[in-house]
Amino acid sequence: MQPEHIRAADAELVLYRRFIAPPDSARLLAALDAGIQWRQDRIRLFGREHAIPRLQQFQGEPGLHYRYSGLLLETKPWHPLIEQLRRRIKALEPAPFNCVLLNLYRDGNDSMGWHSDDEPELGPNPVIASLSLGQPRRFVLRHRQDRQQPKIELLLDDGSLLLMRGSTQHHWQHALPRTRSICRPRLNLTFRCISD
Ligand SMILES: O=C(O)CCC(=O)C(=O)O
Ligand SMILES: [Mn+2]
Repeated sequence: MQPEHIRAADAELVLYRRFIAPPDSARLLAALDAGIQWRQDRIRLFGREHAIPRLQQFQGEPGLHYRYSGLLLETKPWHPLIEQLRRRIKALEPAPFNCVLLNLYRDGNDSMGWHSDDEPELGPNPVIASLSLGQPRRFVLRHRQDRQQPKIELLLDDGSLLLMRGSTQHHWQHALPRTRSICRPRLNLTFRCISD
């Protein structure tokens, strides 16, 4: 499997377009869609509470926490299929992934706004492995300090694995824009390394 290195200043982005082959990715998406207790959490942004525009769950080693936008997520146990994925991903990228945030975008109205994954618990240079299943969606990145840098736009296909490493989270924000015409679901799993 040949990775694609995406060239951009201050970023380390590596994309494996076919990390999971289509029949397997469809089975996996169906099993996880049905086998996980999805929740729509509420977050506080600019003083107002909102339901986030997607469903999510946080899994990983017991006792780990992840805090963002006033939300405190506690790990649920690993789903056996996700444990298998974690092992496969670690064979490519030997980082101590100990948790995963799952996001289910039910259709094109579900999205994620601009942010960096730079919470202190992720350490100084977070390594994030982002696996996408189902509906291909646009994933965009913009430079945080130098807005002259061109935006990066990737189509994250069914079965693709994107690695974000090095100083990427310090210098770039990313988002998954809403695309109203889309009606099929997409599941994204971001494997992360959290220190206690
Ligand atoms: O769904 C995606 O591709 C991005 C998810 C993401 O950025 C996150 O979970 O922090
Ligand atoms: Mn993110």
